[in-house]
Amino acid sequence: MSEIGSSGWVLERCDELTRYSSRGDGLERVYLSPEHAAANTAVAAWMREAGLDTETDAAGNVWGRRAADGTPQRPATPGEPALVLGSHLDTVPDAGRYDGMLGVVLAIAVAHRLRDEALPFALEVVGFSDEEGTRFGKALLGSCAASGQWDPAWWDQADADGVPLREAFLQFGLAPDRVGDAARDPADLVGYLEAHIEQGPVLQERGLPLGYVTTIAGARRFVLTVTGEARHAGGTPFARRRDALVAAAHLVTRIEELAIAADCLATVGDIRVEPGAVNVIPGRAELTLDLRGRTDAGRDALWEQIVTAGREIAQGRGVTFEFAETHRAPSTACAPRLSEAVAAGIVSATGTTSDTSAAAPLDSALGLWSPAGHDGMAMAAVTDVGMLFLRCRDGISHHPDEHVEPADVGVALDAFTAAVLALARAAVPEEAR
Ligand code: HGY
Ligand code: MN
Ligand code: MN
Repeated sequence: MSEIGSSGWVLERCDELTRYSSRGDGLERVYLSPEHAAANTAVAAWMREAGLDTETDAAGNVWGRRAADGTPQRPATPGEPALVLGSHLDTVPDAGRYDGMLGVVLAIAVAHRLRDEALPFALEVVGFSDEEGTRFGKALLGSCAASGQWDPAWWDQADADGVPLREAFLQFGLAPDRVGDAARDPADLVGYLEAHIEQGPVLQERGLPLGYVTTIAGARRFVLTVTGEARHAGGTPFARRRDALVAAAHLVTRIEELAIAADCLATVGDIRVEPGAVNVIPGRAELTLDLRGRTDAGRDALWEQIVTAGREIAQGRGVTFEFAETHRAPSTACAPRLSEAVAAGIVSATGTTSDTSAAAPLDSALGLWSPAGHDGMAMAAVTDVGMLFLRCRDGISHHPDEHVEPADVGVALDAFTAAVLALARAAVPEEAR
């Protein structure tokens, strides 16, 4: 086993987390599952190894914390605000091992590297419990709880087995009526920094190991339902059919056309057909839709076009078109204050300069838009957020072929550590330095 805090240790921990999966043929770990509990236990142990005190909050997020050291001129007091480092521990079905997990483990490694460094703020590491929204539909449940944005309407969202979120809370050993206890007070937070694989091709194309995030795309998710008429596949002439699947297929290709024209991203990730028999014309088709855009306005305008297209197709084919929104998160700008610290970290780690002064010009490192969503979208409601991106091979993510180079993880560890130190310097008043 590699030394704690090294890139080898980080990669070995990501490998170990693949053991906590609900399927034998790949990685899947969803919110409030036995695998979620097992991963929390393993991560909490690593947090303690790195010198952090640990706890699980009222929404199932796992936290590590070390108190502030203050400065000679301003000794720390208990309960000092914290800089939070972290990411998420849940996955999509048949996932890669780095989306989320790399950011949590890398944060633990940085906490270890800084354990003998006096910091003017508390340092916390968090493993958020549900960023993907795989099980219940609403995403960012863990970070929405931590940012005081829990909506009671979510309790009735049910998983594929019909288990409502409220029931899953109870089964996991959490009290639904105490979920509000997970909410952090903005006054207790210095900022939230997340390291994450890019999940896109830009860093690889530019030959760079690291970049910082400028803006995280705002996403909206829906369930679209097309209802026609289940009929005999042999006895029903085409002129008499109200085939829900054919109508849905027309809608799916129209959605792609509209999204390309709008310079947005739209994905139908799942489609379920009823009754689902080879010799029965589909009477019902249920589709998931994920919409993202550089701006919320552009994304929302595309959604209106999709609704119009759905209604036109439905009318033309004698079926009905309905929709329900399951998730919405605003486009989120990272805070320049944190991005400058991340840029300083990148600059110092990649050797272009050894100066880890409090900030570096944002044009000294590559800033990228993130079409992928992240927990920072929720945490931005209570504190400034910043992100460090790591190159991933061919931009592949949400797939077992997700891959990062050990050397890039090494550079990311140096950059993330330097970013925290840059913020620490910036937190100490000039006269006290
Ligand atoms: O869907 C996303 O963008 C993120 O991976 N949850
Ligand atoms: Mn993901
Ligand atoms: Mn992620």
